[in-house]
Amino acid sequence: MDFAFKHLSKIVQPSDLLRLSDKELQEVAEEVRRAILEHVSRTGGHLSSNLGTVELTVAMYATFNIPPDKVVWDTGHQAYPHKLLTGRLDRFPTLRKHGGLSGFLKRDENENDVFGAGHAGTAISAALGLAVARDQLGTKERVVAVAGDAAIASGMSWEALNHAGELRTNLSVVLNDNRMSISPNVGALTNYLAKLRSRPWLQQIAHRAKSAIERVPGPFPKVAAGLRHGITHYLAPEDTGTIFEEIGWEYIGPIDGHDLPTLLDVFRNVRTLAGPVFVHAITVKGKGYDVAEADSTKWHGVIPFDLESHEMKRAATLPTYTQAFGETVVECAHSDEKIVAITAAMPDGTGLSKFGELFPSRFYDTGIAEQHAVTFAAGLAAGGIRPFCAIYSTFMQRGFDQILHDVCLQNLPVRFFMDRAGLVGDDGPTHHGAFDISFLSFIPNLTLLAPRDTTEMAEMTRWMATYDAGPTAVRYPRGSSSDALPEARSTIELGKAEVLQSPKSPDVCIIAIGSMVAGAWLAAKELEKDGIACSVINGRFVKPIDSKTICEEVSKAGTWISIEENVRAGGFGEKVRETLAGNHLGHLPSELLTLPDAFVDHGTQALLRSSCGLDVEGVVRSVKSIIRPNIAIVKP
Ligand SMILES: Cc1ncc(C[n+]2csc(CCOP(=O)(O)OP(=O)(O)O)c2C)c(N)n1
Repeated sequence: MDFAFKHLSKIVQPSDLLRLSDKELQEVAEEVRRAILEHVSRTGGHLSSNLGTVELTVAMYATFNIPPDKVVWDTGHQAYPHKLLTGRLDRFPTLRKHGGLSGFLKRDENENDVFGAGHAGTAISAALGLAVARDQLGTKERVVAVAGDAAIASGMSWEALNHAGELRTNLSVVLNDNRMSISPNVGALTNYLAKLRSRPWLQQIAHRAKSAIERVPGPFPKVAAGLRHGITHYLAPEDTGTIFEEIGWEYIGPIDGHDLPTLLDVFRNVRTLAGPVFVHAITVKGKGYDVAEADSTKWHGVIPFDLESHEMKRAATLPTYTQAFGETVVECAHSDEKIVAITAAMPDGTGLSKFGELFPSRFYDTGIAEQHAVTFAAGLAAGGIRPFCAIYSTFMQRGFDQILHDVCLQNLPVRFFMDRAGLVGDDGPTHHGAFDISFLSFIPNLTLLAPRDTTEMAEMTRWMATYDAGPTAVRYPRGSSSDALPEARSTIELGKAEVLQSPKSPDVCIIAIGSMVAGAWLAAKELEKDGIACSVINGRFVKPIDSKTICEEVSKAGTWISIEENVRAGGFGEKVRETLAGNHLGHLPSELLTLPDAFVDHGTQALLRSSCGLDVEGVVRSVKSIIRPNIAIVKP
């Protein structure tokens, strides 16, 4: 494989692009695309979105003066070209590996990552903040936000467009319009953008004007070029004002987001314009890699693959929690036509695609609009429908007030399915579901569950389908479950934990919730080898917590330990401790195994769990340290 990156290897800062000719910049773009393909094929990561932003990034970075000019990328999954043009080529083999480059944007990774990202819809607000900070401090740098057509439809983006349209400070927004979210983009705004796309493109207008001028005899090439610059922003079609113009933005576009010479023209102009400027660039997700262009959803986020054969080597796994949910919601919907399903732009990721195919009239994709999705579900429930609202734990953070104020306060039976709860792995801190137990379990009326494995996931889904007394939420991890747990299982009952084993004279009671139950079980088996008898409880319900079972088992053991994949504050362990204290058992030796009070970095799930002490060894170590405090324990 050819790793000779003639230009890229010398680019440390975007300003290094300023000395290159337009022809050389084209070569840079080719190198950036090749670097993305070669590296991502080895490391895995986001592919198709990044192939779509190559020319846009080269053009912006070759025309703005970065730093001090600033580019804020929305979400950050399409910012690999940005990373490559800001001196990170050498570190690309470490992409998404523990201690290596983040797959998103991080302020402490590089000075040009001016605003961290991972969640969609934040770029325009953040860029406006940076622009207003500049105005307050009296500096002169330019600020640009780049947002995709799905991210720009999110509520926050519109709140920021609205605000900036009034403030009228110098700020540019580049809409990277590839018509795709992860799946095809949805919503009326998408249809509107399609209308704008059907207007004559700036390239065509500029080209026509240029050839008209060139037909006039005389020494005109320079004049023609100058006019073409002007044309790209002054001769935008003016049949009707775009929605962006109506709210105070100068609209420039549509423009081919892969035509580097024209992009260079446009951005050279844009950099000089005052006020809010909106550039509408049309791009192709997966550009330059045929299979990714043809199926950008499949190639959105990839594991390592073979560049020539396109083969992705996926290891065979047990069924995932996502699959268990996806199959069971379909099963429930067959027998209950009041069930509808809601996703916020993640039909595949949440496992709802099949539901969408089978029940298109009962399936709603709101786009990247978690807040709306939650209150929409509340409205559906108020109207007598049974909404199943599936949103990743990390993105559910967006819908907090909607859950509290619109769902729980009114005690509406919305069912929430929070995939990717706990440590997600390579996506890192923006995507870990580390907080949902904390931010949900204190809300009155809400019932919160967590399954021990995929079979229990299905059972909990069925149980939730029949539970109409109030809102319910279930949190479950990325991936599949261990098959180490005993197959025998008790039925799900509101507020009832499951006792997996209860020896006559236990030395310790291990109380685990959700993804941690299997580790607790395996740790108990290890401890038994050392003569330590363990009761093991699968908590099942974070709320209402099974106080009776927990108190009974803990008082038998006299020592207890809790395990969860959530931060300590407000977590399951604290609830166990509170319930024991309320039953005069607060004095017993205990330890709460939780995620740390820190944002956990990226790395494989197994490595991160182990570094947080949430693996079998961690449990064994902790149990030994509380029941035999005098023996020397080697801490990791
Ligand atoms: C708040 C939030 N919800 C959902 C996601 C998951 N997500 C990551 S990228 C993406 C699609 C983004 O599409 P778009 O903004 O058009 O950018 P593109 O990938 O097409 O360039 C989604 C839904 C997210 N990152 N943040």
